[in-house]
Amino acid sequence: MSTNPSPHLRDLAAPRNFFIGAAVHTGAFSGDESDYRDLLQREFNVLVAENMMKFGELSRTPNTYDWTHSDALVDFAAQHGMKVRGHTLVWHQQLPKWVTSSQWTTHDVQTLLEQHIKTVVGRYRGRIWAWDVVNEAIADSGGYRTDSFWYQQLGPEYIALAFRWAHEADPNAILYYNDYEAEALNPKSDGVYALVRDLKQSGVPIHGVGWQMHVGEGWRVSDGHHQNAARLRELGLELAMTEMDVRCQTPATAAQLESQATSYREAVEFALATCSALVLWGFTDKYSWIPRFRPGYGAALPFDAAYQPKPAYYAIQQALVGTDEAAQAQAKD
Ligand code: 9MR
Repeated sequence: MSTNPSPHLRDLAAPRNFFIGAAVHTGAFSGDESDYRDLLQREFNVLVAENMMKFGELSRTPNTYDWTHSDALVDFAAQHGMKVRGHTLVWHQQLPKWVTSSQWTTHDVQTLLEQHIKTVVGRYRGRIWAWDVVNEAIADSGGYRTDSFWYQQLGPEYIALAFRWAHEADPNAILYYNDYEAEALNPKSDGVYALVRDLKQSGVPIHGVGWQMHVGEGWRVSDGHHQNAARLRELGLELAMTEMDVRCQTPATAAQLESQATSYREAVEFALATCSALVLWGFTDKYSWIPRFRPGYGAALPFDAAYQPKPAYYAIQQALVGTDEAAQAQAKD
């Protein structure tokens, strides 16, 4: 087992009624690396599938579903007393080819989406804490994202329909709209705000907004974050940080890793006051998506590629403890 300093993050989060989580990588989780699974269950009290529950991963051939990985994740979480966030029911990416390459009528697409949502949410009814029902439907300009199969086939109505179908399939699941770079005040977060306000006002069952939090090591909490959180909460919505990572230019210097730790500490402190959860997009640099998608960047997570805790890990730990006890906790290690 790798060095895994106590107290563990989940043990610090639980008494504060807070959820600290990580996205689970399919290959690592289903492989034979015991460190990967051990760290997941020791440190976190909520999990999300990085890819396993996306439409294109679940359904490779028409109208058939392979639940092998998603079932394993949900079972693992139950065994270890962890909640699960479901990610994601409606997205423009990672769709099955059999969906995007066929000719459909509007009615067919509506039926297809309804069946997909009800099949997936229904399978895990009562076992998924919160669903990212719709992911990334707003463009950077604040208008609807139009380069989306769902938008092109159904128009913006698909968003309200998706929430209604998810709610029918599991009335107790907390239903989220989730997006990136809509955390502080900007045209995109204005667009997200307008969308969720209109959904709420029309009686659509939406309960939360996810801030993905894919940020860089200079990231700090700003007034814009406070203002955006306040206006969303005034609508009666909850907030969660759903996909946090803090990328550095690689190779990362010690100073960058300290700056990254500050980003994590500020995010956790902010989330403790305003969010139900903070979920990391992975936990070890070994399996982070960043180097593949952003060449020249990486080192984005609190454990390094050898599962050793980085300054970011201790910063999260300290933020969860609260300042006075934090020093003592670290002194014990
Ligand atoms: O981390 C995911 C990566 O493994 C996939 O290849 C990629 C496909 O686009 O999706 C990544 O996860 C994304 C998430 O589902 C939605 N928000 C942005 C995440 C990072 O791209």
